[in-house]
Amino acid sequence: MTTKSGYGVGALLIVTILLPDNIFAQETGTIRGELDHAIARRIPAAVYIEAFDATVFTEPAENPVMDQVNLTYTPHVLPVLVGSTIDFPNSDSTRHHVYTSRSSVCQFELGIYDAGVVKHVKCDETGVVMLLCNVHAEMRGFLVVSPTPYFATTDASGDFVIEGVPPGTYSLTFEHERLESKSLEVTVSGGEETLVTFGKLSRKRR
Ligand SMILES: [Cu+2]
Repeated sequence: MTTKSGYGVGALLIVTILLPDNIFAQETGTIRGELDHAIARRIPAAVYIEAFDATVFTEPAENPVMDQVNLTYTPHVLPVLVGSTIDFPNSDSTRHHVYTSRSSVCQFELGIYDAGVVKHVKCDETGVVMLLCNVHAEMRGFLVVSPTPYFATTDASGDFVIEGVPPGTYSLTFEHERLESKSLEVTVSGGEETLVTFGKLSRKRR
């Protein structure tokens, strides 16, 4: 009797130790793809995995940064996880006055501020925020607030790579200021790379 119950306890311990370990050690995969359009090679898009369950993701260890350099929002497009704190430094020697368009999913106005100052913004809604500047009418920048931390920005070839994606089937989509959004289903396997293309893309109607 004593031996039997002893084994029982041992087996239980192994189960409780291995189960969570297996979940966290799950091997992730990569999504690699392109936006095949001349406009996508001139202006970047933010590509991201849409919400797939009730998972609440934790904020990244380092705040995403939307800088202001040479009278330009840098980067032009910044994908961020919903609820993240975004840093808004001013790296110019001139003052800027950051505010958002009326169509933006989160609206804010950071007021006029000097070089060297860093302001912070949090957006709890997913979607696009268009950044404008009250001092420099030509300044345009975009935040794409993503429901998941699995996102990337396209490069000068229209290509993108999303790494560290847990295995599963997801809806992948993108936001681009001039191109109509499109979604596609993508299946990711651990340790593998999944190649995708959004196919034929069309311009947004103005
Ligand atoms: Cu400005």
